[in-house]
Parts: sequence; C-alpha cells; structure tokens
Amino acid sequence: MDGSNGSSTQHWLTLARHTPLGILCDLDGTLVPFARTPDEARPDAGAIDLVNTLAAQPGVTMAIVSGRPKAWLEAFFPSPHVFLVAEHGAARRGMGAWENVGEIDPAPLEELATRLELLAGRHPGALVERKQTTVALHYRQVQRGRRGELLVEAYGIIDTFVARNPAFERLEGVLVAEVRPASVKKSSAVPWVRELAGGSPRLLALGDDVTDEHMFRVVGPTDEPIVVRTTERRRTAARWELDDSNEVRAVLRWLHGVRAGQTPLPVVLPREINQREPVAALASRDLLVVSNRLPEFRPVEGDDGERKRSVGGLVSALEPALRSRGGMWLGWSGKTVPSSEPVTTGVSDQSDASGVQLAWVDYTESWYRDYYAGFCNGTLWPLFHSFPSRVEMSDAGWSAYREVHEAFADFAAPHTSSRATIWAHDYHLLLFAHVMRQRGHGGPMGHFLHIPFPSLDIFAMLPWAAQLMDALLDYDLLGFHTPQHVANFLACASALLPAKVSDDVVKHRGRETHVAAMPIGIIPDAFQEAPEPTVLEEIDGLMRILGDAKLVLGVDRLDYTKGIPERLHAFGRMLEMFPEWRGKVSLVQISVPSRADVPLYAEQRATIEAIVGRLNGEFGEAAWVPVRYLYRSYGKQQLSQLYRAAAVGYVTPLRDGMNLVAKEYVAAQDPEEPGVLMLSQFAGAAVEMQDAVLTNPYHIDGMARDLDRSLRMRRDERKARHAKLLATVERSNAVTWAESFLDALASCR
Ligand code: ADQ
Repeated sequence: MDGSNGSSTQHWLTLARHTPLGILCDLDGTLVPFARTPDEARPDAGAIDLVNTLAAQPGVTMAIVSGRPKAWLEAFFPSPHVFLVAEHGAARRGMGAWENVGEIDPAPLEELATRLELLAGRHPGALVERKQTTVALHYRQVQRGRRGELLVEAYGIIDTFVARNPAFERLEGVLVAEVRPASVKKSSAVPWVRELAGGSPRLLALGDDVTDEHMFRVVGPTDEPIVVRTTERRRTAARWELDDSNEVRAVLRWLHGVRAGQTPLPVVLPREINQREPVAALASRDLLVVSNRLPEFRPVEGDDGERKRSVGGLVSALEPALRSRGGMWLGWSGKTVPSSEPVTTGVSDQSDASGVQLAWVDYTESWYRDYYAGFCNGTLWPLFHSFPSRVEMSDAGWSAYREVHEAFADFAAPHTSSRATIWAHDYHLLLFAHVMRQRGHGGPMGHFLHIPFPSLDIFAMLPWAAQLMDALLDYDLLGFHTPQHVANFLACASALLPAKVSDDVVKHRGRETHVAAMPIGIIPDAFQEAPEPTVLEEIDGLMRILGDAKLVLGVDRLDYTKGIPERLHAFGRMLEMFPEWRGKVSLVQISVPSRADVPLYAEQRATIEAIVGRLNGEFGEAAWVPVRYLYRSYGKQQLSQLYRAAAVGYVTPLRDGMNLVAKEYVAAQDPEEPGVLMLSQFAGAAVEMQDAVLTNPYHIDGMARDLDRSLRMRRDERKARHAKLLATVERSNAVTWAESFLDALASCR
C-alpha cells in the first residue's frame, strides 16, 4: 500500500467504474521500462496481455499513444481492439485500418537522417532512428560526460534543418532529440479516443515524456492525466504521478479488477502532485544556472526593455547541458533601478529558440555600488587575486552582498523545484547555496569559482572569512581551476572552521562538500572557422599597417590583474636589450573595456596609455610604430584572425584563475606555421599548458629575454610545442568541462 487516504481511493474507484472509459497510454518509459536501446525496449508478454485484456473489457477504449512507427506497434498489438497512435500522432489505427493525420512530406528528412547518422558514427552509443515522418537521435547509451559534445554538433545540424524546413520542429525527449512535423502532436489523440469511446467518457492519460505533456494539456476537467517520473522531474500539466512502469501496470491491473466486479485492494494509486511544491511557471527546472551576469543577453544602453542575445564562452559550454536537461539561467539583467523603487525581476519567453529560459533580477543603485562595484569587485576580486593593497572593505559591502543573495534566492526558490540541481558561478554567488538551503532546497548544488582561491594568509584578511567559508560548505561540490586553488581552499577550511578536511571532501555540520580541480576549456572549433570576407579585409588592413614587422599580440579585459603595464615595460626592455628587433616587431595590445566606471580601472587605462606613449616616443621611427593600443572589443572571427597572424601570443597576467585567451590563441594557430604562446606562470592555464614559454611577469628583464626567445624560436620547435598544446586544448574543452562538473555534482549524492 502506498498510504493513499480513503478519499483518494474513492476517487479512483469512481473513475475505474465509469463507463465509457478511455485509456491513452504511452509505451516507452510508461508501460515498458526504458532499455539501453530503442530496439531492446520491447513490450513483454505481461504488458501486451494487460493491454489486450483491458481492450477487451466492455466500456473500455484502450489506445497506445507512442512515438514508435506504425509497423513496430502493429507487430506487438495486432488485435484491432487495441487502438494505436504512431509517431506522436502522425498516423493512427482505428477499427483495424491506418490513417495518416495531416499532409506531411517526409522527403526533407532523408538528408537530415544521413547527416545525423554520420555524426552518430563518430560518437559511440549514439543511435539514429528513422521513422516515416520523424527522425530521432538517441543518446541514452552515450557516456554521460561525452553527451554534451555530441549535442553541440547535433543541435547545430538540427537547428539549421528546422530553420530551413519550418514544417518540422525539434523536440527534446528523455535522452533523445527528435525532429518531427510541427503540426503533429499526441494531443490529437485525445479528441479521437473521446470520440471512439462514445457517450460521455472519462479519460485516463498516462505518459512520461515531454511529448505526453501535449495530451495532459488538452484533457478535460473530469479526465485524469498521470505523469510517470521515469527519469527527470519536470514541470508537468498532469495532476497525478506514478514512479515507474511497475506502478503503471499495477494501477491498470487494479482498474481491470474493479471493472471485472472484483474489489481488489489497490497495490498503489496515483499520487496527487503537490501543487504547492514550488515549480517553475513554464518549463522543466532540472538545472538552474546562476551567475552574476546573464552571458546570453546584453542589456541595451538606456534600457528600453529589449534584451539581446550574445553568445559567450560560458553559454556555449553550458547550453548543451541546459538543453539536454531542461533548465533556467538566472542572473543580473545588467540594469539598475533607483534604490527607492522595488526591484524588478523577469523570465524570458519559453519559446526561445535555444530552449534555455532566462530569468533576471535588476539591481538597485545601492546594490550596484555596495554589492557589485563594492564587495564583489572592490573586495573579493583583488583579495582572491592576491592584491591585498587594492582591497577595500566596508560593512555596507558585506551587508549588500548578503542582501543580493537573499534577493536571488527569493526569486529562485519559487521558480525551482526543491530537488532541482543548481549550479552557481563565481565570486558573486558564494552564499547562494546557504540562502537556498535556508529556503528548504534539498537538491544538489555546486559552485564553480572562475578566479583563484587565495592562500590562508590572504583570505584571513577578510573579516567575514569564517562566515563565507561556513556558507560555502552548504554546496555539495566546489569546483576550482587548479589543484593549488583546491589546496588553498582546504587549508582555509581547516584553519577557520571546526571542519574535518580530507583530500577532496570537507565534512562540516553533518554535511559533506566535495572539492575538485576542474580546469575550464574553450570551444576550439569557434576559433578555427573560416572567416567571412569582410573580417579578412579588416584584419588585412591592420596587418598592412604593421608592414613586415612580426606581431606580438596581447588581448585582455582591461584589468590590473592582467599585468598589461608590466607586459609593455618588458616589450620596451626587449627593444633595449635586443636592439636588432627594432623596426622588426610590433606589439598590438587589445583591451576590451571593463568596469570602466570603477575609478581603479579608469586609472589603469590612463597608466597604460601613458606607457604606450612613452615607448612609441622613445623607440618609434618614421616607418615603424612599436606599440599599437586598441581599446575596443572584437568579434570571435576577428580575434581568431589576429591570433593566427601573431608570431607571439603575449599572455602575461599577474594572477588569473585560468585565462582563456591562452587557449584561444593556441586553437586559432595554423598547425603548419604556428606562433608561440608566452604564458605567465601565474595563470591557472600554466598548469595544463607547460609547453608554452612560461614567464614571470614580475621580472621585467626575464620577460624581455623570454620574448626574444619566443620570437627567435625555430619552426620545428614551434610546431612541436603547438601540437602538444592543441591536444590539451581540444581534449579538455568547454563542453566536457560542463558535463564533468554536472556528472561530479550528480555523483556527490
Ligand atoms: P576573464 O578575467 O574575463 O575571465 P579570460 O579567461 O581571459 O579572462 O577571458 C576573457 C575573454 O574575453 C576571452 O574569451 C577573450 O576572447 C575575450 N576578450 C578579451 N579581450 C577581448 C577583446 N578586446 N575583444 C573581444 N573579446 C575579448 C574569468 C577569469 C579567468 C577565467 C575565466 C573563465 O578571470 O581566469 O579563465 O573567467 O573561467
């Protein structure tokens, strides 16, 4: 017994005795348990017998409503008493004869299926199923950490197809991506079965998949939609739930017994879904990503409410994970409102093409000042990068830090199932797990820190160090870029808290937090694409200005941690130490504007411009400008071309969590004629990229010598180093990073 109360039993008895009764039942994941491949998931004799028995019962209309092809269904259910709906509603068999629903020309699917088959051939476990009007890519059997890679490519193919063939749409099933006619849905089965049943029927609709939601949405008020929670939990239009196919069969058997005049005790009855359980308004909430900024949209200056999408690295990394799981991304809109006004929040339209829903919170002006510019960028950023002299601290900052976390959690909690997985990002959200646990969140929560974690002597400068540490341990998983960051974190935990610390687990307050080094990667392909002609022209123009001089390239956000002044000084020093390079090499430094309204950053910009002026004044000649400083942002294609043209990628931060520019530079090189990556030993990237020319950005003479060595390096050495670096960049890319984080988070529990 499931402990159902009497009134619930009565409710189901009334339904079971109702005549006529229509049953619409999905197969895979509902009546039949999932198997490793679609072929193995065959209805067993028990399931077939149960369906036939119900179909033969007076007053019952029994329909199987499936995504499977006609012939497959017919092979198991030849009896004309069983009604069949195939391919999600594209075809149906009434009194023994099949009819097609709607006019669909399946011809365009041929090419799609072929392309997906080629792709599946490269991904062990992936399987393409061709049906009359649909094509499905199954990835249940693809190893968990490798699914993201497959999906990035698959979605590229599918989305292009759907854009060209609007009569078709993409549909996410349980570990299957399917393309099918947009006009066909399982919902069409509902009025059909109602009509077949005749009279005033009550309907029972059972299914586990998102395709079954279409049925649940159109059933009437006296019908009973039941969702089977076979795999993921998602927002559902169903009123009842069951756990698996065993429970489905038990309920159907009981129903049959009741109608047959027996009074069997129910083994299990559908459980009413607690509508008070906070679930999102619109869609599946299996994964909630939270970051300060929503990388996918840039608020428009002088915000008119329009929000534009832009594709950043983190988005590309997480999108496959969000798509395959279903999820929401929550962050700051980028907009501030006067502190006297209430904070506004919002959620994007679910119909968004990426399938990822965005949700945002606006900041008040005081939050922007005390939380964002204050505690985040004035306190934590310099502290975590080990720049203690730049750290500013105020009680107002700490209090705003906590307040903003409360605001994010107030928004997130009612939009998220209490069992959802949450992945928070970076130093802006260190307390997020803590405030969510206070609101009853029981699901797995992980955090990835994109910047370094400092050593104990630095971290302990923070008056709230112990509180912060305590709150961090409400996460189940903490990810860092390097083993050194992990070691620093563990040392701080063990010094500041009465916690039990081992290599990769911290035990505190009866909880366990796993800690791991998981270096982030890039999507290398994005830096290897052939450029558009206009991009080529633009970069050619820039190269013409440089003439024959070799290009040394620096690309950064304008930030004092990036060591731009030191890099410029070292370039000048090299021209002094090795005058033969004068006129033969130019440094191009591209800095993307960042936090320009923070005084320290404006000051940094002025410092850099002064050094550039000095160097050009001192060394410049009529036909040669030693340093070009470009204070602007470039698109990916432009950046790739610049990287490719550069003889040296000059990446010398004083401290950096990882540094993606180093990886992008490597990805963009011509393998036959690669440039040399010169990389600071204090960038997290240096751990994986030992084949770069590693340099110490604090030692100007040394850096000048390293630059000279890089410029002189022979082709065979450049090729050998580049090949090893490229292998690293390709092996641990952005998608594998996201998947392995989520895998690790799932296995924490
Ligand atoms: P950032 O400090 O922003 O990231 P980084 O990893 O180098 O540093 O990423 C910068 C990104 O901005 C790169 O993708 C680069 O292409 C882009 N970019 C830089 N200059 C640009 C320009 N002028 N025009 C266009 N794009 C430009 C933080 C941490 C890092 C960590 C990342 C990811 O500080 O240590 O590597 O997060 O975890």
